[in-house]
Amino acid sequence: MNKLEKQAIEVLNNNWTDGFSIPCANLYPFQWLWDSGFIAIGFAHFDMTKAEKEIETLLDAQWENGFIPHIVFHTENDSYFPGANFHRSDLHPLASKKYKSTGMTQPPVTGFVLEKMYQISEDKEASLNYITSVIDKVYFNHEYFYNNRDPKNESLVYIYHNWESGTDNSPIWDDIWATMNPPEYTFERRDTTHVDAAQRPSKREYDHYLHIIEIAKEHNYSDEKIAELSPFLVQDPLFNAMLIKSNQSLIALYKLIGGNNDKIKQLEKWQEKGIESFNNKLFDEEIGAYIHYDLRNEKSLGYLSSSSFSPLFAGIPSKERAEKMVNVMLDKFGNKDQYLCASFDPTSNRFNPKKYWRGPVWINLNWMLFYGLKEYGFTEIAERVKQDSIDMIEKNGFYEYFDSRKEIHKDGKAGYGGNHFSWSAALLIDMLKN
Ligand code: 9WN
Repeated sequence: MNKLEKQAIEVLNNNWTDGFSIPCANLYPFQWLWDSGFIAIGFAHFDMTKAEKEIETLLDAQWENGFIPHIVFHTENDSYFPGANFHRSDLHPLASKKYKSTGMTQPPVTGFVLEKMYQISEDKEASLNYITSVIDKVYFNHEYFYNNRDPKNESLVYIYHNWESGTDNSPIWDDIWATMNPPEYTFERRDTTHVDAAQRPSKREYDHYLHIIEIAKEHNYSDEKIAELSPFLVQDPLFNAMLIKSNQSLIALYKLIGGNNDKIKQLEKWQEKGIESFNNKLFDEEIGAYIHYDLRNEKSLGYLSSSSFSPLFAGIPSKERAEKMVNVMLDKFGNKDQYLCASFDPTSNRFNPKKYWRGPVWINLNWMLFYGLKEYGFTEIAERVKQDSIDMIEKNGFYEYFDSRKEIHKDGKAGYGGNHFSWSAALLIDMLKN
């Protein structure tokens, strides 16, 4: 085993607490949804018991309507804002009675995570037994999405908050902030006591984030009311690609389990319509990639980001489109001075290579790109994405995100945000094995 892999295992073991993992100490002291999924993939390579427990704990926090929250507050830790007392999940009548959580979700990774765990497992029978015991919860979660977050019946679901996207302060949201004028709230940020403020969202951005939650809370997190009133209502290509990828995995896993024909049929229906709508509505011919759609203001948000290429991971584009996308990626993001793949278009004036989702490279998006590119036969570029990821971690450590400019990496200070970050470690392990 190489040194980097050993270090990665250490990061994961250190971030494991009683039955789940934190993304990293201090900055993120609870369980986050998509982090848990990526973390389970890492654990699956060396400790399947923890991998399974990670997902089990997450699913244990599912609400009675199938919803899975983006943060599960297992403890009273106050090093994070906004915490459980701000989010008040108890306002929703069907919220978990066992755990406090947020009232928003995150990209639905659980389906494809279960399939990856199965692929990694050396004991397929035990693995399938485990999957059989949890898979219906994931199916129920998908049902929640299609029944509550698809007002136009397109099999494309919306997110109502930037924190649901996982790409929290992407410059894409600037267009939405321009339509809002939230109050100047008084609150105490905690993130900027752990991390340089230059690498985090601004105070004014946080006002917008909190305001959307206040509106949702006023209506007890009712999905109907949120659809009617939230100033943020977006069909996000990354979020929908994850859902489609997870649908595919659920179909494959249900077939392995046997029976479940009604569920397989329903999943196939969502798939067919979802992929069609995705290609018709979210692909921009001129830009040459997928973009976000602002449902509230009924307009496309014409910006390139790493999310624009994530549909490759779910097999959504045709081969021809995929080729077009890869050319755009190499042209705009792939210049030899840049590591692949910046989170936002490096040629845009909104690009900032140090600030969170406004430019830095994130390992989870690279991981999806790696598999997507490989699947479409772009082996060399897939290898480049993998090698770039390894390189950045080797030079700087297991950071949350990295400067995309290669020259900045010379002194080993190009890793930003939290250090000893779980998914950077987990997905590195997975890429090293592939
Ligand atoms: C809000 C935990 C999470 C990730 C997100 C990342 C960041 C939280 C924050 O950290 O978001 O959810 O406080 O900034 O943007 O993708 O899941 O690692």
